[in-house]
Amino acid sequence: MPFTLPPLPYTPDALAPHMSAETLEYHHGKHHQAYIDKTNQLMTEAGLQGRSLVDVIRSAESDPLRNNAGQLWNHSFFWQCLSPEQTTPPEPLMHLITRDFGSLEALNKKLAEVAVAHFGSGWAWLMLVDGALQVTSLHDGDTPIAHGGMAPLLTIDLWEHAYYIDYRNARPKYVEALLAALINWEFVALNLDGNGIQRANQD
Ligand code: MN3
Repeated sequence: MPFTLPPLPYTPDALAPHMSAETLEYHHGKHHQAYIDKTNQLMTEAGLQGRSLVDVIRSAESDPLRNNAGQLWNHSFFWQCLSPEQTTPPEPLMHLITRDFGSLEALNKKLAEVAVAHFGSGWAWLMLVDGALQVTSLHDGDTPIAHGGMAPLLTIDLWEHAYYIDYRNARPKYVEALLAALINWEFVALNLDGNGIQRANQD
């Protein structure tokens, strides 16, 4: 079965003014859809229909397939990391944040630093690695799935298409708004079970 566009877990106008309906119509409706269409096309050409998305990313033998399938998964995960409700990290996530970063403010500062410093397109990540929280960024369509031992908890899209409509070239303002108002910390905490990869998978 071809991969399909997962519906947003909120209405397109729910994240405004931090992320506008116009951004979501383009970012979800056109950019995410394009990665799905390209992945399906490349899988058909390679005779890989019927594989799960995670399996395709892990076993892809061509860069176009790995990157498009990675982008498909990354976006499916990203939408779930956002919420129109203001949330805070529940336990035991808050305990880990305090242990590994000192405070939520310090974690958000680290996420913003890594996101703003990342050169070019890519994604900032909060991950669980060997039982510890870790902030890093990966380039282009790369994804924790393609690396061993990384359990993704939270991601921030750093491609210009994520913020150009609302913030033009100002990535720092977009990252700051996202961290201040839109993070779904309940979803982030859920991923401490190590099953975050499956939450954006498709069969
Ligand atoms: Mn994007």
